[in-house]
Amino acid sequence: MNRMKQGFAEGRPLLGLWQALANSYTAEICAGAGYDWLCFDGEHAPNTLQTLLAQLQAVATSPVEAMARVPVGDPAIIKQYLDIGFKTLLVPMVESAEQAERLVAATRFPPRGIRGVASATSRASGFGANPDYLATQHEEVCLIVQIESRAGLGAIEAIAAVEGIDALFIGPADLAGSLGHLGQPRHPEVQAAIASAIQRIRAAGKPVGIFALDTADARARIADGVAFLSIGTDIGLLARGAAELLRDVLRD
Ligand code: 3PY
Ligand code: MG
Repeated sequence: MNRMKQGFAEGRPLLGLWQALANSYTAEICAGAGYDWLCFDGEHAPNTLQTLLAQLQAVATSPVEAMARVPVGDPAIIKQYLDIGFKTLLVPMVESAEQAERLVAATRFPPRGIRGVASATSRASGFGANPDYLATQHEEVCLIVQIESRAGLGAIEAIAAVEGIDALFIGPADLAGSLGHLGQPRHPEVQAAIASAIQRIRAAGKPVGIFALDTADARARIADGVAFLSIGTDIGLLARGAAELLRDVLRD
């Protein structure tokens, strides 16, 4: 079973680490750290299908769920991400039930959806070794959509009700921008919108996720009952670690 869906069913908060270095070596290191999931970012990191594939291969033997964020909810891109073997997808900027329905269709072969068919040539099917792939792949997909705009907030219940949408993920940075507070995800108005969104998504019966702003925010969101959250980024760890090391050695 998809590890993300299994984790949601277990009901413990699933902790993730954002992967924005677009690098298979660092992905392999992070995969050994014990996180529930890593998110390989195709929206804001310099990733290509080839770099994503290399990272997926680098973490393949780890018990970590490899999530990928597509740059945009385009069926052609979703098809490629699924073909190379991602099962858990995060789609940015989702704002209506109709858009959510189209995204679900993009993740499923006919007659369930519109995903183009490749089996013997896709890594996802074991290059054809899995005879059940075409019939069963939809069961393994975990489709998560991002709520990160005023319009998205307005459509939470409608989006959450779409069959095949497995979870909703709040993007504080874009939400802040959409609400007129660019660069200020801690602005009270943004925080109030996030608190209300978390509560509404939970009330709608879907797992809710968020990108935590720091460790204190992560603890607070766990207390709020989020099902999954990103608690940091590979870039943040490297930048902080590099600066701290220098400070430690120079300290008298
Ligand atoms: C955002 O904050 O806008 C994101 O997409 C993820 O953190
Ligand atoms: Mg965003």
